[in-house]
Amino acid sequence: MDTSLISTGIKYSSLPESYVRPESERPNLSQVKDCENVPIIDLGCEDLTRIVQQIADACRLYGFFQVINHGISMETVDEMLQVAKEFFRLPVEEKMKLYSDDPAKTMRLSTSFNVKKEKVHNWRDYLRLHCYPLDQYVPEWPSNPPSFKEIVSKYCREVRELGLRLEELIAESLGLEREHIKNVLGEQGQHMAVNFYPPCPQPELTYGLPGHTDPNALTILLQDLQVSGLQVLKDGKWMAVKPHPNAFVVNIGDQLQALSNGRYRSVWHRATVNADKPRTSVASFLCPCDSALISPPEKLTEDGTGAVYRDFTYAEYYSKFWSRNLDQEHCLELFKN
Ligand SMILES: O=C(O)CCC(=O)C(=O)O
Repeated sequence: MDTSLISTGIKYSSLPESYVRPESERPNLSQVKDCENVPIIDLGCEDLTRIVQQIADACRLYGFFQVINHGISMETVDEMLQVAKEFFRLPVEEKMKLYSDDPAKTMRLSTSFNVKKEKVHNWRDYLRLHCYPLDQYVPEWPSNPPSFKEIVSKYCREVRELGLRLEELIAESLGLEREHIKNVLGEQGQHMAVNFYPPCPQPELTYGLPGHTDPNALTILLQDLQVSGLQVLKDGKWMAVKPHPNAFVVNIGDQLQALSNGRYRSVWHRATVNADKPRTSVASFLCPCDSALISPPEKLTEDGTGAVYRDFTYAEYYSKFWSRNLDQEHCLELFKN
């Protein structure tokens, strides 16, 4: 089918066939409970040992957590969400100028996930941006809304700092040198997905994004406070993660699962959609440099288990990830020893 944006402003009365999941793959929304005990970590706490311990527990048991007092101002966050919403309100003809299905592009507006590979589409449009180094990529970003570049650059700078700080804390939580993860991952790239999920006529038949893990190192997700949609897999059950005021959701990605020799889990998560309300989320991904060799440190393999995954470069992993459909088996399974 000829796939194109769904953020057209037109209200659909029924879900187009190409978005309808087979019955066995549907989200079963009535069965999904709220995740009541999502770890919320206060980064403003003065007790560093406590923070590190909380991170260790959250990464091991959940693969994700939320952070508050994270150092990013409310103004920066609000402006980011506002400009994202404003962007998706632009006329569809204007947005289509940025449309592309080619995952290799460093700036593109697209829809679903990987429209050329997937059998069923997802009820999502997204703007995908490379964000580091900023001077290299900002010139190609949208210039409409006019404030987009400035607001998003500021947001990216602050999120990067937070991400690098989290990587230090995660390294410490694994008993490694503070800089270990950052050193292995090299000069990290930073990508952003500005996701927009329009109101969906039949949310129980489809997804905004089906269950997946993130191929990168760490994801920092900003979600719309008013509209929920994020769900995570915990102990085999999908649970809804209600937005927490002034918090970011932090996901461990596949690279940290491999680097931690499987101690920390790259969390399966998905986005469901709503009948009446559009939802916006902004995912920032810290990505190892292409040549980074993902290999667990000796300290994490010397307990006799050896390395769970074979060594690989991030470039190798990333091209494998995008050659597949999103909801196939975990991409890391293909790298198991
Ligand atoms: O919208 C969400 O809550 C999830 C987004 C996400 O998983 C992604 O962009 O990879």
